[in-house]
Amino acid sequence: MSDEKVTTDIITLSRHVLDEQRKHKEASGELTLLLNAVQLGVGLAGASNVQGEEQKKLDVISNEIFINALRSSGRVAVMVSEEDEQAIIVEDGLRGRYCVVFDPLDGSSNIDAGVNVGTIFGIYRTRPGSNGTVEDVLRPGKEMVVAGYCMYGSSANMVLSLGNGVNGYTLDNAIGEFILTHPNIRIPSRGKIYSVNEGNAMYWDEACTEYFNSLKFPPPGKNPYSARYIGSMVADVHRTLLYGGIFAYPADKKSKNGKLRLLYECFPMAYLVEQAGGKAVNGSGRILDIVPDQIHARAPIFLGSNDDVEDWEKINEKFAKK
Ligand code: P6P
Repeated sequence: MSDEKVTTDIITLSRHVLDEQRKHKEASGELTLLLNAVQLGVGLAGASNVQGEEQKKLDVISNEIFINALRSSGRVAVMVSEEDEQAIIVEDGLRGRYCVVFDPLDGSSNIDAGVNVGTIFGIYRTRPGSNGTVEDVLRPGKEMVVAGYCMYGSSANMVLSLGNGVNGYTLDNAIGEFILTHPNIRIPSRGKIYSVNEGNAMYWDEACTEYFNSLKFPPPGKNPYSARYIGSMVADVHRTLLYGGIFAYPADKKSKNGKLRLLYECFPMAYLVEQAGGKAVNGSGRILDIVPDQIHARAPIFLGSNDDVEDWEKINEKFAKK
């Protein structure tokens, strides 16, 4: 008889969320039902990614899958998708009290190269007395109640926070459930990796140039950081969360507000990184304090290990004072 320990107490995402909900006094089970719809959405979207269809079709397919899964849950009032110009207000009869902002297939331009892509999402509760309007999502990211992503690669990995730490789950295709595989993810206080598109270096401001040079040409006795840039935010942030270091998409002469979208790329990733003990700033302050002025607003972002982000802030403040 093999003495290999057989796990007989598998913790599924649904069970883990219910356990988490019980820690919240106002647990109503509504959020659990909504997260079941999110699981369905990402599970189906992930499955649709292997058909190798044209990338633009996969964006559309994933978007429709996610919208239908959320709408049919009956727990959503407002949806904002990277794929839709306007916010979607769910019709009466199916309207719930949560607002979901999402990028259904972030990084999809990389699909044909076999690079990991993913769904990024954040969830707000509608404001007290609101029946669900776009104003319910033009709020700072710190007011989100859930943030997460599902990365599609050799397996489907969901990383999720309900405001009480960060947990990672892996889809077990045999049972169609996400299983808790990375409990209580904590980002190292300092890493050895920087992740930025160096192809934009000629457009960077002086602070960025000085900061990244400080990582590449350190003082004697210190080793340079390694450069890792995949070009798919979910994959770059997932590595940063697990290994530490810094990921950045700065504002530059070409992109005055950076490239990444505040509501459904920067906010969820900043929320997760902070919940894991890291930091996320836009160059003049905390990402999660920003109030979006429109649903597709962009923002510069520097996120990752606390000490690495603080090193960037010190250099940036030096130039800000000039
Ligand atoms: P660049 C993918 O298109 C994306 O939105 C993010 O997933 C990724 O971090 C970024 O753009 C990459 O942009 O300009 O470096 O190719």
